[in-house]
Amino acid sequence: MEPVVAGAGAVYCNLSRCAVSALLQVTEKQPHGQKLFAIFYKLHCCCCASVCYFCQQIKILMKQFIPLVAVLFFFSCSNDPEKVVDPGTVPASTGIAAPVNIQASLIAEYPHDTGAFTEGLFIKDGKLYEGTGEQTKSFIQISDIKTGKVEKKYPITDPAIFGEGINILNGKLYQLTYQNHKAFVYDVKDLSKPVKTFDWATEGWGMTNNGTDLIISDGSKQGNLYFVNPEDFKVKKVMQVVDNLGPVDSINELEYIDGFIYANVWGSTYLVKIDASNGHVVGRIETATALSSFYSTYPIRELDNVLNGIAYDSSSKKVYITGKRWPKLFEIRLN
Ligand SMILES: [Ca+2]
Repeated sequence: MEPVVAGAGAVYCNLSRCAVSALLQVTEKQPHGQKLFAIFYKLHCCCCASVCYFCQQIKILMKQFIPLVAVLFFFSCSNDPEKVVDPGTVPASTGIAAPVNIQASLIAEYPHDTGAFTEGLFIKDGKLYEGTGEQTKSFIQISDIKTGKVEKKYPITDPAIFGEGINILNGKLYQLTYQNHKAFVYDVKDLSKPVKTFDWATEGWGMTNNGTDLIISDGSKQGNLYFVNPEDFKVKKVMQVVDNLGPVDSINELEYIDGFIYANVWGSTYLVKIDASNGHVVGRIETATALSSFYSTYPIRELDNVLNGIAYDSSSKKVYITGKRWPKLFEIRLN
């Protein structure tokens, strides 16, 4: 092969690898996007593995522009481009009133484990229970809320498991998995290994409970919440989360508080307040102002370092939020 042709081929192959790698990162939780780029990834694997200077420069540029690419891609995946418009300015199309805009208030901030790719957040007896994700890295841990000190940590031994939302009900801790189609049950007194495993049909994202049922989100475009019998994991009811524009995509981590389900919407800086009786979104709680200092000093380097995790301490009536790998846990007021 001619040297010029070989060089051009190497540049092309490395450009392909950089672009595909970056796009795989930003589409990690966009199911259809992930499938699409998985095809590109397979093609890219056929390319050579050499690294050139030009490729490295492109990679640096890609990292700088990942947030922009991610935001554009996220909204491009939505069925309803009007979702980016302030809900108060858009005529109702579902017969449901537009959610009330609420600015969260910052009350206090505490250290948080930056090694935690937070997927589930829950408070029991004044301790923070956290379930984390990523294959080969998932774990459950128990921390002191104010110091952030990790007191107990339980790694998931199966490297294929990507942990997701957790919740505690009736002495059992339940843990979802992202795409493994399994849900694990632990005795809350011993989180070292599951006592039971259930099959789960859809992706697993967030989990909370209403005192009787587990409530599970799957991040689907339909905005589905599944009400599940904790004894056998059978689905008793499916409820759509709907606002004035239609079903709400990417409902993620959940917390049930006094008849409402609070959920952060994946990839955004806001949470939605959902009427647990009918799935209607009654409020939209923006954290951008309350956490502006944090967001300005800790920009989201990659899309997956997003807000994810809301927990309620029913004894103190305090609400906490955090995000994936965030160095802070924030106590906020929701109204
Ligand atoms: Ca939660």
